[in-house]
Amino acid sequence: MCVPSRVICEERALYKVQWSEDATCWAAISGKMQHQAMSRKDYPAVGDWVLIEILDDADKAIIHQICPRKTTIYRKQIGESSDAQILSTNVDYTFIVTSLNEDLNERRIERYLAIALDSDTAPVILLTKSDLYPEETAEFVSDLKALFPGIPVHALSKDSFEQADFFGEYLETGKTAVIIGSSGVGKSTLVNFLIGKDKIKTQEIREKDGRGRHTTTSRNLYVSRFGGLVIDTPGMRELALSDHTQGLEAEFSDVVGLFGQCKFSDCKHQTEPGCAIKEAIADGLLEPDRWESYLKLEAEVRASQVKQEKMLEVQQKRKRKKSVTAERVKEPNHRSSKRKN
Ligand SMILES: Nc1nc2c(ncn2[C@@H]2O[C@H](COP(=O)(O)OP(=O)(O)OP(=O)(O)O)[C@@H](O)[C@H]2O)c(=O)[nH]1
Ligand SMILES: [Mg+2]
Ligand SMILES: [Zn+2]
Repeated sequence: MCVPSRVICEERALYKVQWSEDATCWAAISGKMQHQAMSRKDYPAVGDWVLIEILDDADKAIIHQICPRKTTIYRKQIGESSDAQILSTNVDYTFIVTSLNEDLNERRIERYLAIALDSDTAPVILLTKSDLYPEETAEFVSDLKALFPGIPVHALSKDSFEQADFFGEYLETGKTAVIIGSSGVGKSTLVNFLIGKDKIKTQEIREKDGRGRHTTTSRNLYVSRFGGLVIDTPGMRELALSDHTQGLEAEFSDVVGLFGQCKFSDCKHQTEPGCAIKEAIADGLLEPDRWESYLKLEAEVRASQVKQEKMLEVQQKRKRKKSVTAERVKEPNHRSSKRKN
């Protein structure tokens, strides 16, 4: 008999599942699922609801089915495979964590936003380590709020987590949040506070570059003190953007909305007369910085698309080469057999 459970941890091909308050065990997918899997999305991910068969006095389980996902938060992996990496599923909020030291970078936040918006989860920007810049924190927060209108921004510090009273709003029972961000920004430190115990290992950051050392290595789902669930993730190294154009358009809907209003449909928004972008900037309706941000992110998206297309081309060339070589290998045998006859 199958019981519903949730995937709370993923380690290589094993999944930790939980089906009641204190019942957890490791599970593998069934042979049938393994056989039918075509891509990454056919395998379980942290946050998934799965149907399991419990074996051996609840020591082991077999996953028979993944229930339909409400949301899937993923990241394209360029260079390795075209398969997206699933960060987690069935998530309501994406907490984008950035620390108030060298990590703070608008471009990086924009990329994380693109990921959150692409997956239809609500992004929340968390500025950690505010104790390092007590004087400037309020300004950072208001700058980011102006830069990303409509997206909540909160500053916090590990010495005063208790003051961060906004978490109850997001983490009410029934809600799930995933925490993403670079390594060493304090994701696990925050999760330890949210779950009310020092359960997860955190690490001192390297002196030189202010970055952590990838202390967290797997994704894990925990129950927060507010009733909702939170998923801790390993720090991200680089962010591939390739398939996040949709998120880009959602994030810059004000900019994209102006495009249709240019006099010429093929306006390059440079020196053309009647350019809605130039006019909006001149009228103070569009911040020049925001336009610059759009251009930069758009260029990155385009560059990674070109890169992917090139890779595909190379792969196809290789395939063609292989089949030509295969033909050639066949030919001599063919001839020799002809000669014999
Ligand atoms: N000053 C200061 N340091 C903090 C704060 N929060 C976390 N740290 C420190 O930052 C370092 C890294 O914290 P972690 O929680 O391990 O970072 P992480 O984001 O989980 O890192 P990965 O697991 O590698 O992705 C630790 O030494 C923490 O003590 C804070 O609010 N202020
Ligand atoms: Mg961590
Ligand atoms: Zn224009």
